[in-house]
This record gives sequence, C-alpha cells and structure tokens, in this order.
Amino acid sequence: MDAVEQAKSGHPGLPMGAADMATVLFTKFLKYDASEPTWADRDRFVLSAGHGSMLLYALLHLTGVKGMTIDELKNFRKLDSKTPGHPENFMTPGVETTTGPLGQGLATAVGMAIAERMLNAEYGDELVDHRTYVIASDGDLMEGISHEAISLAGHLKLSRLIVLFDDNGISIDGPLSLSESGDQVKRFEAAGWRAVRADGHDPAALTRALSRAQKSDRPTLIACKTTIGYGAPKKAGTSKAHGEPLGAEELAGAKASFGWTSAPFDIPAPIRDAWAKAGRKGRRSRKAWTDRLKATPAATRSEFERRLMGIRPAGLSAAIDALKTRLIADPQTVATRKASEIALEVITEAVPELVLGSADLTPSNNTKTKNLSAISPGLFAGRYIHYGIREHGMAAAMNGMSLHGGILPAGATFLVFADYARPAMRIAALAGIPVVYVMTHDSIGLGEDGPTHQPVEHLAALRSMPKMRVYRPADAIETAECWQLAVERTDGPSLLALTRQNLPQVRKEAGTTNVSAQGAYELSPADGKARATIFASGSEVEIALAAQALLAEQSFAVRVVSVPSLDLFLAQPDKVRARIIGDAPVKVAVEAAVRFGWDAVIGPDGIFIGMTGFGASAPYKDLYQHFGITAEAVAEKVLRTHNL
Ligand SMILES: Cc1ncc(C[n+]2csc(CCOP(=O)(O)OP(=O)(O)O)c2C)c(N)n1
Repeated sequence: MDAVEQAKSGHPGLPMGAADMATVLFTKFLKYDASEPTWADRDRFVLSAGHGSMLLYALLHLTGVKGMTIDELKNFRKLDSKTPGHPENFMTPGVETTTGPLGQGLATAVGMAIAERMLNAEYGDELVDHRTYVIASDGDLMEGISHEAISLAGHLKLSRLIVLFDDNGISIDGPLSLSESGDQVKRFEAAGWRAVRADGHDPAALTRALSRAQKSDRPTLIACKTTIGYGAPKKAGTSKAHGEPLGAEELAGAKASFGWTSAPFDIPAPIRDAWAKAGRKGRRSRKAWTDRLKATPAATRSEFERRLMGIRPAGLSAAIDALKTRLIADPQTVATRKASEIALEVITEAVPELVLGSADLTPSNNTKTKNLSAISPGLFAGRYIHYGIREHGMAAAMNGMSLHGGILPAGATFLVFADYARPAMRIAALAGIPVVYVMTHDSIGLGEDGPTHQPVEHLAALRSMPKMRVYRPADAIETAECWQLAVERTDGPSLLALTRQNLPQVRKEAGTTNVSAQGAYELSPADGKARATIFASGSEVEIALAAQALLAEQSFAVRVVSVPSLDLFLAQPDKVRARIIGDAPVKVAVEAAVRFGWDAVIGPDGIFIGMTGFGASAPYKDLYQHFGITAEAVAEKVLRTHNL
C-alpha cells in the first residue's frame, strides 16, 4: 500500500487481496531459498497477474532476496529500479518471468512445468523434483491463451502445476458479471484438471487445498474467493481498488482495520524475522540437493550443469561444418523446410537440450527428425512435443521451458500464423528468452492454399520487433548456418522462415566461416565493375541469380548479395554494412513480401520487386509470374533504371 501510494501509481488491489494466498504459499509450501533465488531445483512461482507486481516485490523483499531492499520498494516504478511497473525477469532477482499481458504468465508456467518433468525424466528425482505455482487473476483466465494453456496442461497431466486463482469477481470495468458468466472450476475440470474452491482469506483452508494439490495426479486449480483491496474501508471489493493508489484516507483506514501502527515502509521486527525465516525455509533442501549433485557421476553432472547454465555444447560448430562440406559435395535441391530437417538430423545429435515441436503441422514443418520421440500424458521421456493447434500456447510454453533452464525449445507452425503466437513471441524478445521458431510456408511460394496462408507483411513485422532475429535462408547451406546462429543465440529468440517449394543450392563453396552471421554477404560477384547490386533473401535469391545471368548476356555486370537476415545485417557496424551494400549505382531488392524495411538497404529510390498486397490461390510458379517476381522483371527494371 505504501509503495503504490509513494509511486502515485500502481495496483494495490491484487496484492492486498492475494496476500493471504501468497503468505500460505511462501511460508508453508514453496521450496525456495531466498539466498539463492536461481537454485535449479527450486519451485517456480509465477505471478501471472503482473499488474499485482508489488505483491511479488514485497515477497522478495521480505524473504530477503539480495538486492531487493526497502529502497527498491520505495522506488517502485522509477527508472532503473528493480521494481518496474510489471515484473521483468531480467531486472529483478527472484522474478521467474516477465508478466503483465494477461494470460502469458499462466501459459509460461505450463512450459516451466513441462520442462521440469522432461528434465526429471532425464536426470531423475535426485536432481529435478519441483513444482510450479501460479497466482492468476480473472483477466488471466478470460484471455484466450488460457484456453490453450490449460488444455495442454490438462492433456499432459502436469500434476506439478498448481494455480491459485484470485477469484475476486472484479476487473477494471467493474464486477465481472458485466462480461463473464462462466464457471472457471468447471472449465478447468473439463480440461482435465483437478479444480476446487477455497476461501482465499482462510489460511487453514488454503493449507488444506495446497496439501491436496501436491498429491494430485493432475494439475490443480484452486479458485480462491478473495476480496480485492482487502481491508480498505470503502474501496475493498470494488474496481476502485484495482489500479490506483488508495489515497490517504483509504490507506489510513486499511491500516487501522489491520491494527497496523507502524510508519510507512517500517516493518516491525517480529514480522521481518518471521519472513526472513520463511526465506530460509528451503535452505536445507537446497544443501541436500547440492550434495546429491556433487555425488552425481562427473559426466552427468557437468552435462546437467552445462545445460542449466545455458552454455551450448562444444560440438555444434564442427557438426555444422561437416554438414556444409557434405552439402557442397552433394548439393541438394530441396525446400528450406527440408533443408532444416537435414540440419536438424545433425543438430539434434549435437545439442541434446534442443526440444522440437509443432502446433499440429509436424509433417509440413519437417521438425520431427528420426531420432526424436514425443512426450505424452504423464510420460515425459522424449524430445518432441505435439503442441496441438495452439500456436499461442506453444510460444508461451516455449518461453517457460527456456526460462526454466536446461532446454532450448524450438516450435513450429506456418509463418502466417506467427500472428497467433505473437504476444508470447514479443515476451521472448523483450525478456531476452532464447527460443527458436521454425516457420515454414514463408511466402506466396506455398501456392494453392492462397492468401489466408501466404504471409506478406510478417517478415517486416517480425523484423521490426526489437531483439527478434529473423532468418530467411536461401538454400541448404544457409539453412544450416542460420540454424547454427539460432542455436548459439543465448540472449533472445530467433525465427527461421522456410519455404515449402524446392530451391536449388546456390552456395558453391563453404568454409568454416558462417557467412550468414553478418546477415548478408556477396554471394555472386559482378563480372567486372558492378553497375547494380541485387539484394535478395530466401527463395528469391534464385531469381536474383537468374537476373544476374540475364543481365550478363547483355554485358551488364551486377552483383548479388544474399540477405539471410535483414535485421541482423542492419544491426552491423556502418563499415560492414557499407562494404556489403557496395557502391553500384542501382540497388534492387527482391523478396516475395512487402517492401517495408528494405529502404534501409536500397534507399527510397531503390527498385523493389516483391508484393504490394495479399497473394492469391494458384500453383506457385503462376503466382510468381502473376505478381511479377521474376528474373525477367528484375533485369528489365534494372536496365530501365540504368538508362534513365
Ligand atoms: C492482454 C491484456 N489486456 C489488458 C490488460 C490491461 N489490464 C490489466 S489488469 C486488467 C484486468 C483486471 O482484472 P483482474 O484480472 O481480475 O485483476 P484484478 O482487478 O483482480 O486485480 C486489465 C484489462 C493487460 N494487462 N493485458
């Protein structure tokens, strides 16, 4: 209450209403040690309703997490504080994931619970044996993503997942009855959960419910009846308590109702001591775990530690180099989705933490290599996940798996359905979570399925997202290189946009350098002084090379620059960019998508050959003709511009 009041901004209602639940959870159930908030076998706690961040900050402060001082609480919502408006895992020790967009935390927690069971299946109870707890609000459960998350969790029987639902019947607009008449308990039951109701202000009832939840063979929802802004004389139980400081009068009234006489931010010693004790509660468990880890055979132990630290295995680059050598010796004319499968045959062997999956497009995404078996309800040995048709749930679960540690998730769908996953992808970018999206059917090149399935604006939209890395490789060699970069990245998400249609192998040589690492490189130099440069990505590199040949017939020398990652290229130092862009007077970009973004390479006067609107349903070669994305069109425009 004091911190929100001092910040003149924030949400007191949820922290006040959920404090009883959190207190029972943290003092009696949660396995954690505040002195080591990143201990690998700790229980995970996710405050899905991120607007209630002050509850989490208060818990971290009271339990004694290093750095979470009372001054941080006083600086709530100030620049560079550890107490930002919504919880950010990259700013605050002890915060497991960034939350705020409602529903994300719950869906992320599902991924954490999956990761825990998968690592348990690999390393056993001795090393991996913990739970994932969530506090979720009405808003979390109203969001569509919650459907995907709870049905996936129910299906997989994630019995280590326990959700405390802050069932206060209030949201911003007023009582929930304005917009909701469903029954969450029944909904969760229908999804395969154990779901019960409890009085959220009765510690004994909460204790009983949590004890039973720990023994369940299914995930558990505890719908806790609470009062938002509990204790505030007038605002309690109303939407007025949700998102603004209480104000002096209500604050004083609330403190009086609790018999609280201390000054603002002053915490009486007995209370402080009790919480500090709770913060030490898991110390013995942690020490016992550390002893078990020490007693683990050295090879298993170092592999476990490597994976949890997020260090990629040493063998990856040698494996990629060997694959590239093989591809040079035996060039492949394949779709890049198939090239991705070829690369994955190698990478999945070299990188045991890589867990693949698809939102029900496995045969189209080519993500299930022969060596991978799928997890199934209650059985978590495996490295493949059938996420079902749940793109958003998949992307959020991937965030959770990655944040849990020990796993690098890669999930797949069609590129156009990135839109269905986008809010979780944005969290991955914002929070710097390493995950890989395998997004096939990346343009009109998918053909007959037509414009609903043909992405045109998606590459631009995804490239514009800060910290998202978008790759669109041109052939089997670039696909291997882009996969290597995606797997090596440990500070954020990567996306591979891959074709449905076959492409020739355009790289004629490949050393041990990953030339895709600068985002663009000269693939085919001009024969003589270049009069134009053609930039292209993915499937259009073939067209650029054909245009180069057509122009050569007319003694017009052009160079071709392949751009496997436009955003990575634009992030290079000026010098690198200038060298690769070159000084040929005519600049052309070819990409079967909208122009947005390419002006940074070709300038506003550059020639762009691509899409200006939605696609159409037809065989893909007809579409390329129809939309004028052809070598002839490129050559003709280059000559016309040159002759102006
Ligand atoms: C995806 C998304 N939509 C909208 C919001 C804005 N918002 C924050 S809290 C909230 C609803 C508040 O109701 P509830 O979840 O019941 O929380 P409580 O009022 O109990 O604190 C909304 C709409 C958001 N944070 N995320």
